[in-house]
Amino acid sequence: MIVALTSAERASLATRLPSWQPVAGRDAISRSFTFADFSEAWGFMARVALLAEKQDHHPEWTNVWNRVDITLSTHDAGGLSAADLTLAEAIDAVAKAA
Ligand code: H2B
Repeated sequence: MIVALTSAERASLATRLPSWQPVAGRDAISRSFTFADFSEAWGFMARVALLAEKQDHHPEWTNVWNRVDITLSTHDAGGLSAADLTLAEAIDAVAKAA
């Protein structure tokens, strides 16, 4: 069962995921990525899509040319869960490798 984050887990968010910001008005985190061009952005999205499918946990995202905006939240839990943190860390690793 997917459960929402505990308050201790929430307190550690800023240090565990410093590049991700809380979303105003909802229990979610977001991060924007900018690439050299659309091709780079799409390649990043393809890699993230594969790992999201593997984790059975999926981002809310938009792409405009070289920019990808990602919001993570767990719909089944009505807010942030450990699955979002795992996915966020995996996305950071993809971005770092790019
Ligand atoms: N992704 C996200 N972000 N939240 C969910 O609650 C979720 C998901 N649930 N991916 C998964 C799929 C669920 O619907 C399937 C049936 O496992």
